Amino acid sequence: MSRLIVVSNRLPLGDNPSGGLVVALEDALRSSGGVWIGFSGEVTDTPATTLQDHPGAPFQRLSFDLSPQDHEDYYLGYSNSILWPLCHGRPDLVRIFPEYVDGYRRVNGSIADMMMPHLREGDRIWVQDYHLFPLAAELRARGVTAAIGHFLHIPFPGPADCGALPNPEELFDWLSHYDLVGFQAERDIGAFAESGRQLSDMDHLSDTEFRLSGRKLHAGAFPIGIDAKNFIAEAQDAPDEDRMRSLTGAKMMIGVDRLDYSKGIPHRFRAYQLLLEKIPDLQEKISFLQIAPPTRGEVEAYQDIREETEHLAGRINGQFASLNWTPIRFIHRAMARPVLAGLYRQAGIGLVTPLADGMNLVAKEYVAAQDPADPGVLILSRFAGAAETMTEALIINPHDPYDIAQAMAQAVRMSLEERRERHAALLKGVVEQDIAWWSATYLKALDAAC
Ligand code: ADQ
Repeated sequence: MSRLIVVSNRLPLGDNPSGGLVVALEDALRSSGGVWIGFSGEVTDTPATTLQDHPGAPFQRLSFDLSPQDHEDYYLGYSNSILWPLCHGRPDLVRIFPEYVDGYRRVNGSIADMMMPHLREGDRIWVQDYHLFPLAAELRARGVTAAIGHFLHIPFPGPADCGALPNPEELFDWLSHYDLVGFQAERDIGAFAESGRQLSDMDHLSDTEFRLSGRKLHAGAFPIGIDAKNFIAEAQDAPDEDRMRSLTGAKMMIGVDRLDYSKGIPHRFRAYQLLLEKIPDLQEKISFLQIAPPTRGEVEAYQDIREETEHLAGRINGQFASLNWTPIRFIHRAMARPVLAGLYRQAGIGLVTPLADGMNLVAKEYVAAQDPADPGVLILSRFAGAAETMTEALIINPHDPYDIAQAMAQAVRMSLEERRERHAALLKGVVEQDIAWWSATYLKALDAAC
């Protein structure tokens, strides 16, 4: 079997990585051998690269530091102030500077330089996410002929958002150097096809084959999953339920997100406020736990979302709280996975209301964590990639507070029988299309594309 080279923005360097994606990529590397390459997380004036063996497994990790300038231009700049907002339908939040464009190209070129001595004949290269679109082009320019695949974890932008890039046609030139581009959902292939048709010389050969800048490119939807078996076990072994119940009091709704403007947190807060106003009987009978650790705090839009959500939570608590009931508890901390699994299991409603989201793994974790005998109800935005497959959730329009509030009321009143039926169907999908299925399916398609 040929070796696998994985390249991702962040390289997990801890001894005990626990995220599903990390486990899946490590498993793939373990069975084929190879190298996992990524940013160390260190921003320093004297950036270095470090090669380490992975203890007990036939693969290595190659990490690189970033200079403060590269971190600013490539990571905070082009990746998170241009690509992230555009891919999430927020061109109003884009900040374009020529330094960002140069920095993005420069860092991708340096990663290609750094990779060259570590590549061997017959390797397969799997590039992860939007930070690294130009990497295949940079590698091809250095003579690499290996199979190269890309997987985009976030939505692919439609023509209007793509058109707001500093050089839209360059994105398609970058993509043309891959053998396979993988997306989370069918809708992303549609957006890719339409944007490519309008903004580049792309020809549509079939549903999954395109010709771009004279090269043939395969595209596919590979909905990412979670490490379902482990998550189910973690939820079953979660800490003492009674203690948790006394912490949560009334019927609990839970939201778990990075504090990001794409996740629709203010929208779900407003819907909850509407619910409490319209159905006062639910006051003191329902509570809302929102866990949202801040990310990318250096970017202005993230400071704004923190202020907005804190303000809203404060206002709702001010309006409704009583001596023995706090309507919203808003926690800005990351939680250990077993604690999170236990909280999901205790929550009668899982609220996943992004305005745009590649997949959304919280939706899958919430389902996996439920007790099948007495499961909770998932409320899911139609704009999460997960909505394409998780059709038994209560699917809502996150821009419409009346729609969300109505789904909350429906979830509170749903019969045990209906909850069980919906949950069984959702759980089947979560278990069948888990994270191991995702990586195996993607790699098989990459082999087939070459
Ligand atoms: P994210 O935008 O980070 O991922 P998501 O898929 O929901 O979104 O994954 C978040 C992960 O972080 C989940 O596993 C969740 O449990 C964890 N998490 C969130 N808050 C936490 C907290 N307070 N404590 C501990 N863990 C927490 C991007 C894309 C998604 C896509 C994923 C994977 O934006 O659309 O699903 O990549 O491809």
